[in-house]
This record gives sequence, structure tokens and C-alpha cells, in this order.
Amino acid sequence: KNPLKAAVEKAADTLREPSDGPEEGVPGKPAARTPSLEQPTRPVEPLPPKADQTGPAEVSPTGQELSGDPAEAAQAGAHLTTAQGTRLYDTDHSLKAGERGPVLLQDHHLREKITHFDHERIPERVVHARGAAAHGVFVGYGTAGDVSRAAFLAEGVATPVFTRFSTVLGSRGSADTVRDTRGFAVKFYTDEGVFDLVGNNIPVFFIQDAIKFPDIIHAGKPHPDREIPQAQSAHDTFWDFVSLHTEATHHTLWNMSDRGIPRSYRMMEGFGVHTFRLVNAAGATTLAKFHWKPKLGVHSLLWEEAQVINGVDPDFHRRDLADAIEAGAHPQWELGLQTFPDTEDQMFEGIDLLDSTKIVPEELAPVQPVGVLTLNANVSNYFAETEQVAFHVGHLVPGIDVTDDPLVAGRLHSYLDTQISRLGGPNFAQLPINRPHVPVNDMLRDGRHQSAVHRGVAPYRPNSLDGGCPFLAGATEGAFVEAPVTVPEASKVRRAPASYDDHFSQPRLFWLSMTPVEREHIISAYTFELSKCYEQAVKERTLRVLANIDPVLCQEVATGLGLPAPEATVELGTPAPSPALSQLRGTWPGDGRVVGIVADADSDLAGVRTVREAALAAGMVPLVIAPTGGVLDPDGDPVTVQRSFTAARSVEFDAVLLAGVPAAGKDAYGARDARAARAAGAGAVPRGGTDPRVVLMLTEAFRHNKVVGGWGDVAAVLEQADVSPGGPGVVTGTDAGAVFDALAELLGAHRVWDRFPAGV
Ligand code: HDD
Repeated sequence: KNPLKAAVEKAADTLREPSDGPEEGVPGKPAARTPSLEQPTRPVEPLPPKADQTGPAEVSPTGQELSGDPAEAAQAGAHLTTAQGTRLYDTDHSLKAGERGPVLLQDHHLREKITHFDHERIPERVVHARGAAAHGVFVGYGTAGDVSRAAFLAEGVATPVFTRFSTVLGSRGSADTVRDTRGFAVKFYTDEGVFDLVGNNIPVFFIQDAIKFPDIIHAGKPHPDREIPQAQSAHDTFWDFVSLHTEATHHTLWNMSDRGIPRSYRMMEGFGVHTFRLVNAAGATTLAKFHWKPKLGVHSLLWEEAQVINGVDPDFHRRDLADAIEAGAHPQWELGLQTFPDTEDQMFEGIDLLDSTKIVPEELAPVQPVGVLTLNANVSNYFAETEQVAFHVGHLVPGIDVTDDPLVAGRLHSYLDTQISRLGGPNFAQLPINRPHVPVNDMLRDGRHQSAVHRGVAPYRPNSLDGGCPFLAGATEGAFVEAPVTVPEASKVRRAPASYDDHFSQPRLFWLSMTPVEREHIISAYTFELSKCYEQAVKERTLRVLANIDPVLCQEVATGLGLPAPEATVELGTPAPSPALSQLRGTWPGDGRVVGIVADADSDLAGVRTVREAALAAGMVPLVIAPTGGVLDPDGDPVTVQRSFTAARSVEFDAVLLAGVPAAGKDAYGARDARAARAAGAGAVPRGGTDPRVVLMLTEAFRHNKVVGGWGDVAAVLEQADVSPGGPGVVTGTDAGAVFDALAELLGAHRVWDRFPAGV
């Protein structure tokens, strides 16, 4: 007798439960199967559908109770254990043959610990690798009902969201305040499934067709030989590409404007970029562009500030977002829609709505608010949430559909594809941060990192074995039904429509809409970036592009480069400026603004307390800067020092105030501080003079057109820093509270624009 067959039959006898009908499944326990080399005489399948086959398992297949909280599985119990749950008595020493002997291979704890560590990193995002994120809530106003049936837009509906901001070009560890586009991706966990709005802080894109995405990214990323520069567009390959590929002109101009260096993620607009197709309850369609409008206004850094911050605090934006949320200054954005009739030609006022290098000026199609986003909670674990969140343009809900924009078509492929390699398989939707907040009943099975224990035997349709389940829904039961739009009869071609050839009229519109100071920043940015290029041909070609935007822009940049300015090769139009494109000429709340208060033990500490309280009441962040850390007035009413002179730099603050006359005319910063100041590169310290680090802070803050000043006898110190006490944005007086009030009012405009020679 065949011994293998005998063994199998013996095993079958033990496993098979006597039953006349098909086996009943024990919930949470796989039904016993008959191992067999031959077809069984009595089929054990089909199994009847289980009553709870769509619900989450309450017990594991081995009978352990499941709470459903994955964090609990990873961190339960008071004792340190191995990954298998066995308690450990030591995790600091390898198992050795004697104290000085060799480490033993049998040390399974050592091997598990190091092996897990070796695999801790996953590939970073191919673009947008550097990011910061937060949880929040979106509340619909109900104003979008006419155009979209999306349930989360209905009045008062509160939807949990997760928002990730990012830079595009840099690696995961790169600095925050580089000149770059910023990602603005929002995941809505709606009652109808997940909706991802994967946008940027710039409303146009470099390319019109997704097939060129690898080209623009290869050009923008560091040079392949030396892998420099990091997180910068200021290099030859980037400018080589964008000067040859002129459809990138519009996006590049936005990058060179102040939009490329935001003050904070909280102070950026966001744009869905593409035109989307909205569908209402009656099935009528409307074309629309999504806009996020920050309640704090749109504000930027100055280029010098941005560069200094890269060294002083490379995590500036990440820290700013987390600190603001922790302090209760929850950033908010209104979601708005620009809507357009869904006409056959997909044009609006001569603008091609399928061309993602074009905007529709808000003056032509106003942004109508449809809801508000509030970010109110920081992430608990960066890797689990910010790193593992997977956005996808194809995560759509009923009422929001895509158009035939060729840029979005490629994105619909790319996002899903990239998550598979980044997150190691197709089951990334099961990761806690990506899980929909509604029941999921798909027929997707198995694959790497599968953590669901699916029930039933028929993950296919049609089926009879699982009772025909799951059922299909109709549009009235919340199904996503594509809008049945007509596709024009056409031949297959690799071509773009003629309207896509206009690469310069909208860059010109943007340039003409800028205030003088914003134009000056654009000129400096182009001059800086092109000065970093080596190839003369690249610079000359870029100047020819600039000539097609504006002769002044071209001439000024050419002068900076020491090159002749070429003539335009296209006719320069005179479009009506769009004031909505400028960031200036408004006032906004000061929430989360950082006010530095320079003080020492002899300062007016009562005034310091007054300013701190007033700043906190105004939602600002007051930070006391003193010669050393610790507290001032420890025996009285102690004032905690948040920054020492050694660690503080002006770029951290939106405004700087002097509390009385710290360090002026006295030897408060004696030999030790003088040494520290010199070591920090601050130069010679005149004996009895103001600490040069304070002088540097004031000079720099003033140069960056920030509000500076103080109360008491501060004129002499300000003058040492070349700050004219009566000048614009310099607040002085005898009363600390009044000085703060003047500061708060000026901060509403973000900077002291009068101090810029070009003005607004
Ligand atoms: Fe993209 C990430 C925004 C065009 C391919 N993109 C990514 C992120 C944002 C954007 C914000 C980061 C999401 C996150 O925080 O995880 N991308 C845009 C916008 C575009 C755009 C606004 C144009 C309108 N992207 C675009 C094209 C392609 C991609 C044309 C490819 C054909 N994008 C990707 C990607 C990424 C990505 C490779 C990298 C990591 C990821 O998806 O999850 O698939």
C-alpha cells in the first residue's frame, strides 16, 4: 500500500467531522478540510455563506479576541516582548559565551531586533518625499448641492480628513523652506468611501500631458552623477528642460514668485489644478476647479530668510504646523469651487479647461465657498500616518468625476501604481491611515501584507455559493456611476489641440497682476537660479522665454546675469490683471505668529508678562529670548526663557521686541557672553555695548521687513542695529501693552511693505 496515501487517509479520518450536509463553519475557525490525493467521494464544499461574512472578525482564526485596534496588537501588556509575544528579561546585551566571549548565533532576540531594524525604511515617495501632515475635519456648507451630489458637501456634514503637505523635489530629509511647489493632499473619509483631493499650492502644472511627468521630474531632481543640488530647481537640468519645454513657463513663473517659498503650510492656498466634472442628484454635470483658501491669508518668506532657515531650522514648516495645532491655533481653509458649464468644447471665456497649465481668473469665475477644513490634531506616529498615507486621484466619490484632461489620465494610473512599490503590495488600503470609514466589501484577495481574514468561498461575481453576495448598488443607493458623457468620434493620435500651444499669455497675465515688490522678488529669483547654472545656452534660452512674458522682467534678469536681453518672439498681449493673484493688499488674523521678546534679568519683566499674555490672548506664540536659558526673576514671579541668545535667530520670529534696554550701556553680557557671541560669528563685542547677537537679530528682522521695536529707552539699541526708531513698522513707546497692540495691527499685513523700495 502506498504509505503516503495511507497517511493522508488517516489524517482525513481524524479531521473529518461526521455530517450529512455541507460543513457548518465555526465563526472565527476555518472549517476542517479533507486532505486528499483523490477527488473526495462526498464534497465538503460548497460551504454555505456565513451570516457575518462581511463584518470584521471578532476573534482570530486561532481564537484570540480581536479589538480591531491595530495599535493594541503592537503595544499591549506592560512587559517588553519579542514580536511573538514572549517576555524578555534583557534587551541590552547580546547572548555571549562569557562576558568577553563571542556572540552566539542562537541569540534569536538579537537577530529579530536587528533584522526588523534593517527593514524599517520603505522607499520614499518618488516625488513629494518630504512632508508633514495633520488630522482634521471638513464641514460642508450645503452650497454645492446644485452641482454635486457628494454627500460630504451637504450642509453640516462633518467628515474626518487627513491632510499632507509636502515639497516636491527634495528627499525625505531635505529642508522645508526651499524654493519649490508645495503639495496639498487631502483625504476625506466620507460616508460614501474615501475621496482624495491631491492638489498643490500652485494652480497650474508644468506639463499638459502625464506622459511628460518623468521628463520634468528627471530634470528637476538632482543631477544623476553627483546627486546635487538637493531640493532645488537652481541647476542646469531643470532650466534646460523648462526653457526648451515652454508649456512649463506658467508653473515656473509661479515657482519664482513668492508662492515658491511659503511662510507656513497654514498660509498657503491649495488647488485641485485639473478641471473636474461634478454630477448632481439629477445627473446633470458641471465642470469645476477646487480651491483651498487659507483663513490666515497667503504669506511668504523672503528668499534670504528661507535660505537662513534651511540651516537654522530645516524643519521649519513641519514644526510650525505641529506647534500651531498643539497650541490650539487650528489652521482653517475654505473649500471653494469655480464652476463652468459642461459644454461640448470644454472651454470657458476662451480658456481651455482641459489644459492644466491654465487658470481661470477668479474675476471671471468667482470661487464659491462650499465647506471648511480645520486641522485640529497632530499625528501620533509619523511613519504609520504621514509616511504610509496613500493618496490617489482615482479615489473618487459619487458626485465628483474626472474630465478628459490628459494630465489626470496618467495620474489615475500613477498613484495606484506607486503605492504598490512604496507600500510593498496591493493591500495598502488596509493600513490604518488609509482605511475607509465605511464597510468595505470588495472581492480583492490575498497579496502581500494581507491582514484581512476573508470569509466565504466565492470572491467572484456572479456566484451562487456565497448567496450571490455582495450585491451591486444603483446610483440611488450611493454607487459611483461615471457621468455618461459623449466621447467625440476621432482617430487615435499622439497630438495636442491647438489651444495647448499658447504658453505665454497666462504667464503674462500673472506678471501683470503682481505688485511692484512681488515683481522685484520674481526678478531676483530668476536671477539667483540662473546664476547657479553653468551652461550659457541655458541662460540665453531662458531669457528668450522671459522676453515672451515681459520686456522688463527679461531686461532686469539679463542685467543681473550680465547678458543682453533678447526681443519677444510672440506678440505681447495686454490682459486685464487679476488682483486675486497677488498676495498683498489685505489684512489677516495673527494666529500662530511668533513674537520674540528680548529680555534679561534687569529688563521690565512686568512688561514682558503683559506682552506674553496679550500675545497668547491674540493666538500668537510669544517667546522670551534671554542671554541664557532658565528663568528670569526666579525669586519673584519667574519668567521662563524659551530661547537663549546662542540658539535664537531672527528668522524664527515674525516680530522682535526689546523689553526695556537689555544689555545696553552695561556689562550685562560680560566676558563669557562676549566669547559665546564671537564663537557664533557675531563679531567683536564692544565692552559695555549691546550683545552683537541682539544687534544682528534686530538688523536682520528689520532687513526682512518685520515689525521691530520695544518699550522703554530702546532708541540707542535700535540705532546700533541701524533701525530708525520713527521708521515704518518700528513700534516704540513707554507702555508695553500699547507697543504690543501696535505690533499686532502691523502683523495683520504680514510684513512692513512700506519698507520695500519698490512698494506695493
Ligand atoms: Fe503627483 C505624489 C500633486 C501630477 C505622480 N502628487 C503627489 C503628491 C501631491 C501631488 C500633492 C503627494 C501626495 C502625498 O502627500 O502623499 N501631482 C500633483 C498635482 C499634479 C500632479 C497637483 C498635477 C496637477 N503626479 C502628477 C503626474 C504624475 C504624478 C502627472 C504621473 C504621471 N504624484 C505622482 C506619484 C506620487 C505623486 C508618483 C508620488 C508619491 C505618491 O504619488 O503617492 O504617483
